[in-house]
Amino acid sequence: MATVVALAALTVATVAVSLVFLGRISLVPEGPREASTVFYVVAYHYGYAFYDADLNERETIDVKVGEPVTLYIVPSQALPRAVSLEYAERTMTLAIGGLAPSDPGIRKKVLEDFALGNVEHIVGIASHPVYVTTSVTPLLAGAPFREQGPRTLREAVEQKDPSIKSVTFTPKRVGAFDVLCVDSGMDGGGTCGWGHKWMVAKGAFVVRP
Ligand SMILES: [Cu+2]
Repeated sequence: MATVVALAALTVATVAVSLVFLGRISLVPEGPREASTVFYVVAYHYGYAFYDADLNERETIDVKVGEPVTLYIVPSQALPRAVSLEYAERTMTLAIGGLAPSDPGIRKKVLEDFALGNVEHIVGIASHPVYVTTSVTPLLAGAPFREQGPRTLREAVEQKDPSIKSVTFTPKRVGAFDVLCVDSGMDGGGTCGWGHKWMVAKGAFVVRP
């Protein structure tokens, strides 16, 4: 019996040593939490703007496979009217909801959604455990825009605005994955209203080897 126990202990010890040797486990206490790649995602009607850790705008969220990523989701409605509208104007360059690019109907529909309080998004990434619900409604307190909050994205980030939510995860597969607004109501309308189903950034989450 004692032999069996000793043998088991020896096996455990051997496995542990090999894991240390292989670098799978670390005996050094983890210093500052393992650094993750940071990106900011501004979700607007109906799209996303991506920024790196220094708040430089990027076409895509570019990360490395097996390395942790932290995304901070900032709803554009957390920013003042002018900034919020500026983001929404980007949608004017798209063909959306049967309307051609720069059709003024697009702007009208966006403003309608603001007025109706269809201001939340649920940001997801295809094939990844990302499902972040924005929560800007309480900060808007019934208004379509927020004027007393941070004036810029940088200010919002620096002040850790309560509208900002984060998610940390480790991508395991190389590829380009869609960033999308996940939730859809019974009628397919979703939380952000009219343009919800077009709120997709195709292949914008890029995982590199
Ligand atoms: Cu949305």
